[in-house]
Amino acid sequence: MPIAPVRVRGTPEWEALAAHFAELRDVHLRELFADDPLRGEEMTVDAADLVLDYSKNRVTPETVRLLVALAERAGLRERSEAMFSGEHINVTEDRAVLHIALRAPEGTEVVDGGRNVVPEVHKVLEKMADFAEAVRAGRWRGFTGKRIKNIVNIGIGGSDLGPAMAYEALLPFSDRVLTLRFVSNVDGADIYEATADIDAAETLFIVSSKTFTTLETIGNAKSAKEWLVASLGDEGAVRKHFVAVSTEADEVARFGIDPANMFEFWDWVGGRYSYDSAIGLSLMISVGPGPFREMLAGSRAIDEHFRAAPFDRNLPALLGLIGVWYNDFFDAETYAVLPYDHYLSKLPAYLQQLDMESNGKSVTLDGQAVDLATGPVVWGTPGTNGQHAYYQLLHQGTRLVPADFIGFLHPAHRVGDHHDLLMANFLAQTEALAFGKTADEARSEGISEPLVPHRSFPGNRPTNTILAPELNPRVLGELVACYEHKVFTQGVIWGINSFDQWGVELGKSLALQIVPELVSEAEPALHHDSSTNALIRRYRAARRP
Ligand code: G6Q
Repeated sequence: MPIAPVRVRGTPEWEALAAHFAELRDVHLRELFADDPLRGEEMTVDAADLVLDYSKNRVTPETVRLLVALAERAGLRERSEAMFSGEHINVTEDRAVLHIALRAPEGTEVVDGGRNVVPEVHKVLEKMADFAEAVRAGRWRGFTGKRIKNIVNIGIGGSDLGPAMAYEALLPFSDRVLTLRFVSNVDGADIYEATADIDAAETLFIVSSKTFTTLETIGNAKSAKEWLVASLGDEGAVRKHFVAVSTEADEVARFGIDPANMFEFWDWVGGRYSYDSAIGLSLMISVGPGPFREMLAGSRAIDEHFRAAPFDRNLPALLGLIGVWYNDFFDAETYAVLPYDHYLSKLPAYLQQLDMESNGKSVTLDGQAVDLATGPVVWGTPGTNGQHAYYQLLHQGTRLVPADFIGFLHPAHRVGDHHDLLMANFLAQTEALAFGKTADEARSEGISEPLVPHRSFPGNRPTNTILAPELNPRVLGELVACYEHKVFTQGVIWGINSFDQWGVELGKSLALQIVPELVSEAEPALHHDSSTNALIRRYRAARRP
C-alpha cells in the first residue's frame, strides 16, 4: 500500500527555513564564532561513545530549531516508530525494515507479521558463534584434515562491503592466524588473485548472497568450487570448504552446499543494512563472537538514542538534517566522509552504498516526482592521504563540499608520535576549512601582492567533527548505526523509500541479454542502439573462444 509522504516543500516550516537561509547564506563562520564565544562547546552532542561537534557548520541555534520543526512536519518520529515496530515501510517491496532487530538483546521484542523475530536472530547468532569458534580453534578442518587458515567471502554489494569494511576496521582485534579475502567482482581477476597464493586444503569459502541468484556471486562461487575440486581432486571436499549465508535454502542446496551449513537471514534485512546479520560471518570468524556481539551492542545503543533523544540532541537526526540544509538550500551536490584512521579506509565506500543506494531516488513513496534534490554524491578516503590530493578543491575550489571528519582520541597502536601528528592534521583541517585566511592575513605574513589571491583562503567551508575514544567493535557499531539512521532521517524528509534499489535492475537485465550476444557462434541479430551494436561486434571480432 503506497504511503503518501508529507511533501515538505512549501510548508510553513520549509518557507521559514528558506527565509532563514536568505539571511544566513552570506554569513561567515568567523562571524558566527565571534558572536558566540561558547559556540564550540554548545554545538556538541553525545551519543553513546560518540561526540559530534557541529559548530563548524553554517548554522545557528535558530537553524537547528527550524530543521527540527521540518523533521517534525515530515513525521520523522512517526516514521521511525513505524520502522521500529515492523511496519512494511519498504512499500515497493512490501517488506518490514528491521536491521534494528539484528542488534536487539535477547528477551526483547521486535515484531514482523505478528511474530517476534528476536529469538530467530539469536538462534542464528548462536549458530554463527559455534561455527566461528570451531574454525578459530581448528576444530572445523578441511577435507584433508588441515586447519582452515584462509577465509574467502564471496558476495557483492550489501553482501560484501559491510564485512569487508568491518574486517579492516577491526584488524587489531582479529586473529592473525586467519587471512580474510573478499571477492565480489565478476572480473575473473578478483577470484584468481584471491586464490592464486593459497592452499585449497586450508581455505573456507563463505558464499554470501541473500537471493543466491546474483550473477557475480554465483559465477565466482562456481569458479571457486572448480578451483577447490581441481586442487583437492574430490567433489566431496565441497562440503568441508563451502558454507552459505542466504535467505534461500533451496538455491543453496542446488549449488551443492549442505543446507545444514547455511546461515540464515531474512527478507526484512536489506542488503546494505545486513552486516550485523549472518552476512557478518567472515567478520565474526576473524574477531570472534565476543567482539562481534560488542559491535551489535554499540549499534543497539545508537538505535535507542535515535529512537528516544529529542531531535536537537539526536546525533543521527542532526547529521541528517544538517545534510539536508546543504543539499537543498546550499545546493551542495556532494559530501565527503574523511576518516582520520587508517583502519577505516573502506568506510567511505561502505557509506557510499548505504547512502547513495538508499537515497538516490527521484520519486516519492507514492510514486510522484520529487520536488527536492535527494541524496548527494558521497565520497572520501582516509583524511591525511586526501590532504595531499583533493583537499585543494575543498579549500580553494568553487564548490561547497560539506565533510564529516571522523577521529579517535586513542590509536590502536602507539607508534612514535604518529597519533599526535595525525590528530593535529585532523584538527588543523577543519579549522582551516572553517576560518580560511584573509588577504590581509596573507599580506601580514609577508606574502607578495601578486600571490595574495593565490595564498588566501575563503574559509566558510562546513564540517562535522565526529570523535570517539578509540576504534573498537562497539564504536564501529555505533558509527555505522549513526549513518544508517542519518540516511533514514534524510529519506523521511525527502519522502522517498530508502530501502529499495530498483535503479540497479535495468543494467542487470540488459547484461543478461548481452551475454549470449557476445558468445554465440552464429552472428546474433542485434537490436540495441548503434553504439552498443558496434561495440558488441567489435568485442565479438576480438574474442578468442
Ligand atoms: C543492497 C543491494 C545490493 C545487494 C547485492 C547482493 O542493499 O540490495 O547491493 O546486496 O546485489 O545481493 P545478494 O545478497 O542477493 O547476492
